[in-house]
Amino acid sequence: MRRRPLPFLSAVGVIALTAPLALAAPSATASTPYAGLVSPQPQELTRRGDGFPIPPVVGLVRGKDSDADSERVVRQVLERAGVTRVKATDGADPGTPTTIWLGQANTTLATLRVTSSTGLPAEGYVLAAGQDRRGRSHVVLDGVDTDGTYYAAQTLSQLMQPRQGTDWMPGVAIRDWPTMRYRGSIEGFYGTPWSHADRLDHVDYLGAHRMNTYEYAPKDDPYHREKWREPYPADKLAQLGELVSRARQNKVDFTFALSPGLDICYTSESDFQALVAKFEALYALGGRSFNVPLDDINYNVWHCDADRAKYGTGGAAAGRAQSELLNRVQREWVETKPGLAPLQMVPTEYYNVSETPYKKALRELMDTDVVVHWTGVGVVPRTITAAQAAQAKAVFGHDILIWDNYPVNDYAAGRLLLADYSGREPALASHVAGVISNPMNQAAVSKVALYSFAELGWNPASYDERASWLRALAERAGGDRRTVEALKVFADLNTYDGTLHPESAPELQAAIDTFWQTWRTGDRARAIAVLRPAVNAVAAAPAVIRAGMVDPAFTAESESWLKATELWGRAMQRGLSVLAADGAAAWTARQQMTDLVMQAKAIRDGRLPHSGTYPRIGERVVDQLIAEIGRVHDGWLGVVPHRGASTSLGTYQDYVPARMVDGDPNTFFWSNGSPEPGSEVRVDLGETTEIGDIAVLMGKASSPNDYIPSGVLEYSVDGSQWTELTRATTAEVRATAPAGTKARYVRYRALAAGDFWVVVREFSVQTLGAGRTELTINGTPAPASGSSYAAAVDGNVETAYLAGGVPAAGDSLVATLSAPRALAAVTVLQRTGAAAAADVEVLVAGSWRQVGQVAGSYAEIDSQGLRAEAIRLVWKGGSVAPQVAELVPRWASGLASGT
Ligand code: 14T
Repeated sequence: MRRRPLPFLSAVGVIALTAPLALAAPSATASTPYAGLVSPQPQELTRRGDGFPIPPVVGLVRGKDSDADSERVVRQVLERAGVTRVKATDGADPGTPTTIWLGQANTTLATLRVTSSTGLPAEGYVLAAGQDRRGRSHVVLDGVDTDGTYYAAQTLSQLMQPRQGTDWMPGVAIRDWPTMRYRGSIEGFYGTPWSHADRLDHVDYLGAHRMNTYEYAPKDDPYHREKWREPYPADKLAQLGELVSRARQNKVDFTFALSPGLDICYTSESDFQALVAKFEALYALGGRSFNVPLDDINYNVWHCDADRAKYGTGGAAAGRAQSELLNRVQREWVETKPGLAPLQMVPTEYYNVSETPYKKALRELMDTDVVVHWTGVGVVPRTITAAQAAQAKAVFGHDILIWDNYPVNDYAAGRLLLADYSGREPALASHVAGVISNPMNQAAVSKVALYSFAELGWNPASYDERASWLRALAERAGGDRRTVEALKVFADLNTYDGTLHPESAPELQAAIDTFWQTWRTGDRARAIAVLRPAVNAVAAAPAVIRAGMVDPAFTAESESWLKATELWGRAMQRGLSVLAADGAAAWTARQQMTDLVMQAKAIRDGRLPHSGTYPRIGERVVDQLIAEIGRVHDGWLGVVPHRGASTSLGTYQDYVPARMVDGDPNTFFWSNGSPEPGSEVRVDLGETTEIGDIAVLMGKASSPNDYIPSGVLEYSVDGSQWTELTRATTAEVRATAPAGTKARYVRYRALAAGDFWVVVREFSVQTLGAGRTELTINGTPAPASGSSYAAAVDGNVETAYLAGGVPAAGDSLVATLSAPRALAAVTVLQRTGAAAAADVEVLVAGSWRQVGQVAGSYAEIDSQGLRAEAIRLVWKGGSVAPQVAELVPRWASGLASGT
């Protein structure tokens, strides 16, 4: 069997093949040869001969259920195929032996031995392409309705084969229809709403992928929610009008949603009238589908006394008030207007299937015509099963439309979500009216996921999440191989959402795992050689993507993430250089690595809620690789890090793990998700030492449930062999290690999953025994403002003492030991470009002895095991204000002074 050629994307956004379909294996099952060619995959498709070329002049017959929109699409297809003249005919014209039948054409279908669309579900169509006995070529686009004919035209657009000379129409017979009634999106996120241009482009995308629904519900359009009573200003209204028309041209039902829940008075006549007036304004623009979302409100709070008096309190009261509102909208407005789609609502309890008084009220009181949105079990559920969908239908007692919170990223500041659309059981189609996507703040980037929503909604039985994702990437890349590969690399780094995709950068992580395994065997060169291509691919991907994407909006919206990818990629490259080098070269590479990370973390995207933080790229994979490289290098240098904290959980905003060990119980670490078994928070003491009292203080007054509900406290010398100290189920965990316990690491590890995020105010570990030799530092020049002497001895090579000025000859930086100790060597690390020359001296029994000199950014000086009381750099003067990253003593024995 010959291989199918790669699909590629033409300028107008439809897939075609680089070679004719005759190459496809005729023996394969009906749809197989077309997987990736026509999307969403048709329900039934058979090959009918080789097909025929498209000549410059083509006849067009307009039949029943054809309209201007399908004709527009067909004319675009023909123009792209090189047709110079489209002649309107009755199909009998001998001058136009190639005819497109737009709409019903039963005689021609009979000639081609294809059954007509009669009896297909709404939006269904038959597409037949073949030749009759006289050698005349026909393409019949027979929709069961105008939507169906339009979709037939979209499918035609994907089937047409660009070819040198003359484009080629493959012979096919397709019978196709959607499995789900609603397919598309709901712009329902918080943060910067899409622009008008985003929306126009979006409804074009929906139409081209046979999706029929766009719901307008941006949380931060004030006229949608906060100021729902106020009419749209004229300019906004004009844009909505344009959008309604554009949606219609794409056979997309523009659904206007109005969210009055923040302050509506359900018993108020004027509030009801305000709501209807707003709907009326959209109706006047051509809007024919409406939604009243009542999500993300507190239904225990009334906004007028009359409501409390009429309804009482609790979920049943809220359910009744909402039902009565929806019923009035249904009976007094929807039912009086011709041609309206079923009214929709989003319940306040949209995220579960539990039987409650609220749902009972909706089930029993709300007009059965109202369609209810539901997000699955959870706001962003990892999976949605058919069984859950059936339960939702039963418990709400209405038709269910899944509002699927993927790829929405409003809850994940700094993250783009480019993974596959996974975890949705295709069989749920039997229980719901549809699945629509709540997309990202980035409209064009959301198309990767939207592509798969189209496929799941149209033909769930043939949905394959991985294959669909690959086709989505291929479409975005215009089929260009290199761009697709770069996109895969980029998407891997933008995978983690904490729910559907709990793993961050799974591909890169696998490469890094292999790398460390190889590293530990001692074959460092081979380890580096194995990881380098993956790291180079990260650094190179953004340029390839910028050059290769068909949609400039994709690159524009993801530019902050592309820039970040480049910087993190280069940082990893420098990291591998650290590991491949030693001494001065390693220190140079280390500084470059750190600098690139700082640049990456300084990036800010313009859109809310992403503007407050830096774009996350391979979160907890890329940064952990870099941190681990730093630890390896620290080990080589002899740097003993000070106490640090880390976690396997994600971090919410800037509530970083370091806040667990800052000695301040008013600051805290906050995870951005709930713990799984094995999730942990950890303290690294920097070196192995004797430990005593331990306290893990979780939860806080305003989030009392934010703790690991069941966990085990453990310690370790090497970070891999752990010893249990105690188990607990409380928010505050305390223990005392048995006398003589030595450890470098202490962790609290979850034994069970929790329902809440995790707050750790403080994770304290008492250290006992002689302890480490501390260096206290002083001297001249004084540090520049914002800098400190201590930064030169803080166990962190990334912070530095920045001299406040150029030193005069004889100025010196003096580090005094907490107790005298035999000193084998001292390494002086200065920042490249800010390194000054100095003599290195050691204070022994009250007198200074020169042990060496520093001339550049890196110097390793043998101090001959002298019993040092202090170390100093005596500056030689010069022209640069030195920046000392670290003075690293290497003690003559591993034991602390005095022993
Ligand atoms: F109405 C719902 F179906 C829904 O999902 N509502 C919001 C939605 O606007 C938002 O984009 C989405 C993802 O963040 O989640 C819902 O908003 C929430 C849900 C929460 F559980 C906002 C905060 C929450 F804590």
